[in-house]
Amino acid sequence: MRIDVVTIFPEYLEPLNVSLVGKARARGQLDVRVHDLREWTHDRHNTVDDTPYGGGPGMVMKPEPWGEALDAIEASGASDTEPAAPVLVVPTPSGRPFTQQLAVELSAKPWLVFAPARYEGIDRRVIDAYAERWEVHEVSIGDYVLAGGEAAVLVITEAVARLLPGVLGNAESHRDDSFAPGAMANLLEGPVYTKPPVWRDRDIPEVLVSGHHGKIARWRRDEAFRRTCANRPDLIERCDPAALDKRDRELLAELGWVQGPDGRFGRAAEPVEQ
Ligand code: 6GU
Repeated sequence: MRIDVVTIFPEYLEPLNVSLVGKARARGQLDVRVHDLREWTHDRHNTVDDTPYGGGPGMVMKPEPWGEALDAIEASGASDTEPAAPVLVVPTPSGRPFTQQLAVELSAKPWLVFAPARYEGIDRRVIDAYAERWEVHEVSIGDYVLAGGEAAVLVITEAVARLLPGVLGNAESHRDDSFAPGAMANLLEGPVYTKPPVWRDRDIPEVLVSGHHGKIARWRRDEAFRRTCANRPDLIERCDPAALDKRDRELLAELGWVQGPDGRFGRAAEPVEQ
């Protein structure tokens, strides 16, 4: 996979040289190219922003440098071995939520271009113009506001890179990820343990050393449900009851959940004090 990032803070992307993403690059599994947006400015001050039409606080990123940068990147890919158009990812708090599902989708693309903005955002015409020719995703990494999209580029790149074939040592490692499609869809991963067997008078759940794979799998699934109920009840409400087995439903009942007329789970109503 090729990833291009256009930013006014190229040094912000240094962490892409480290750890999993850094190793994937060194192995040639990931080709990351970071570009300074100011290379596509032509004035003495390398201006990338201007005041917003209609007034208001803050500054807006000018369209011309972005247009030149994205055109240059597109032209650099003109070869038999690379696809004609990349997928453009625009990190913005007003985008669609970034999810594991979108990470899986993006991991299947041969070429991503990230356009992280600073200030109040990029002139809208840039996104509209490229959306006519490229696949474009405006993506938010959560319900809070960052000073710029670069940290989101790090987040999205790491989530995508670890899904690329051969990047994680064990291809099954992401089968049990929280949010992984399949048996763990909409479930958070439960707790994990390693040696020593006793640490500060605390031992580990006995089932994990029972050697009984069926019991271990069931225990892990129970723990995943407990954690999901505690930390993300919204995921339980959203889950498809058809994806649950008998024991799952019993456990949810023990944890105070009831099935509505549509089969969906909801918290049992608290008795109203009179
Ligand atoms: Cl992608 N960018 C910025 N600036 N703030 C955010 C965000 C992105 N996602 C959540 N907050």
